[in-house]
Amino acid sequence: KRVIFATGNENKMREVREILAELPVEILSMKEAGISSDPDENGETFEENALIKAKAVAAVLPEQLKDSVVLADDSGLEVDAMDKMPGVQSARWMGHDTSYRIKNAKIIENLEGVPVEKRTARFVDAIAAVLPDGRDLVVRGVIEGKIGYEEKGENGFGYDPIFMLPDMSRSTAELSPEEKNEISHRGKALRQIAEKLREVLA
Ligand code: ITT
Repeated sequence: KRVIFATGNENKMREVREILAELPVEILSMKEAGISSDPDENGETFEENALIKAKAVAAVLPEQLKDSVVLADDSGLEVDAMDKMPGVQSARWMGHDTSYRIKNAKIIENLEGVPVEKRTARFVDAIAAVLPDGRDLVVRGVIEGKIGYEEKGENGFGYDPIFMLPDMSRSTAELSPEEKNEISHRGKALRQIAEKLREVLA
């Protein structure tokens, strides 16, 4: 069985390969499948956007890949003190090409004076699957945490350096890849979808 993962984000792709390593399927990135797709992610929820991305790729599968499962990930950071922003806009917030150094500094600045108990935030990940027969499934994984006071750690990507575990001991950029995948939104969502795929592909 073959799975095509509909993302242009190489960091996501790396985590997906790590987390789904045990699943007895071949995983191809869009690049490896020779597909390019960049649909308008105009949904209001992570779930809607994940489905938009998966369906867009399922619609343009070349003949020899028609029996593949297509997966897509829509994820982001909800900061409670910012009214759950950047949320579904996490990639485009402050502009797609703005560096995460700058985006992370902006979030820390926005939270200046906000006490630790009000710095709550979460990473959310919706994973959508479109099966060869056209059926679709969507799951959600969440990790709760708090926004830190400075960037910490070199691992991970995106908002990881400011996303602290609830006890403020470490950021998710200070976790090893294995530690992050064990508790992350993406790890939780992908393990759920893997479970469902085992049933429907059996
Ligand atoms: P695709 O749509 O091609 O998959 P994207 O990067 O545009 O790639 P999203 O629209 O889902 O994907 O944007 C999610 C953003 O949220 C992502 O670019 C990161 O900045 C952030 N994000 C998601 N998961 C994260 C994680 O595990 N650690 C840090 N930041 C994360």
